[in-house]
Amino acid sequence: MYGFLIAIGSLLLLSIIWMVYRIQTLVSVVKGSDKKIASSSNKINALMFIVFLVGAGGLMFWYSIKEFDNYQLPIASEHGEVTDQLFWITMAVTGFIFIVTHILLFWFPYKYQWKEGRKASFYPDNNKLEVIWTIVPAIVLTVLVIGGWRAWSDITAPAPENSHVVEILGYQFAWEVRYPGMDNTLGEHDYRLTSASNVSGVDFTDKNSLDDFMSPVVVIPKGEPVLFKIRARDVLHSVFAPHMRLKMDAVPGMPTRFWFTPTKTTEEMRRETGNEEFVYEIACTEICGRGHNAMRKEIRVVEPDEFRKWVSEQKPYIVNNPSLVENLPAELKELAEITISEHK
Ligand SMILES: [Cu+2]
Repeated sequence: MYGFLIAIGSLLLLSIIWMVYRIQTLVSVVKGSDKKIASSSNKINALMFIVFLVGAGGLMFWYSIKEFDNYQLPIASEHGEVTDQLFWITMAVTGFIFIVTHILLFWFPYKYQWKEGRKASFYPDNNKLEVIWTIVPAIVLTVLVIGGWRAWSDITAPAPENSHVVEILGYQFAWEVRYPGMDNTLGEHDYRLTSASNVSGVDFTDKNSLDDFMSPVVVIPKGEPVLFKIRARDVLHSVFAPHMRLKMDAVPGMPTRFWFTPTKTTEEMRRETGNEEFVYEIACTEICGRGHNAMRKEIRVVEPDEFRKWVSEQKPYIVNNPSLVENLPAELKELAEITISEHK
């Protein structure tokens, strides 16, 4: 409702400004002053360039400095150091160019505003200048792109053999987290198997599924590689863990992945930030519908020993959902029943 009123208000304001301008023009026609080459608004327009440069530029700097801590969340993963370094190098180079070009862009219209008797100089081309402003950016961009490409290929390279696998499934509007259990191999999945009791569409005819377990939080060990296997059930989502400098789209029908090594436990981060309530989190960064903002998941980074203990205490999914294995072939059913009885 407020948005609608603001829109109507802005429209009325614009019409008033337009009317004032029309009246001024008509008055100057009556007075005969419209025959002048440049009116007094020439000076005002020129000055507005400087006002805009200082005003908008000032606001931009004020905001960037005020929110700086939000750009610089403490890093909690190994590759985070590299990506942050790349980010700040790119920021320095592009920021410098941005500032210089914008000062020139706004200063020139002011400095060279129309003046009686001043003639513009004619300067058709300068080959040397063309060569310089083509080659210098080409070299700088090549260095930046190669740096980024190397970091990207490190991140997206196959995960180490000993990685802890975690499946993150996004759907409207939550994340489902599945662990492979003791065998560290996730069971197969098929979206057609999705049901109220099998939210991740796990295929229990695959024996690797029998010890898979679900968890309301993502628990991972510090200092050991972790592989997120990411998928989506309905629309595009995106897994974003800002402290880990981790961001990967969750795409229906196209599994993605991201491996990383956490470097600080949640406890350590609590001490570092002085915030007793600190938790790492995953947020969805793909506007995926009305409940998008509800897609939050906690990540708990713990010491490796604590992680192993936690894994051993988890119950396979089938323990509390025995109906899922009722129709399995005899051999698998027997295995499933053994798994269930072991965890009862
Ligand atoms: Cu989402």
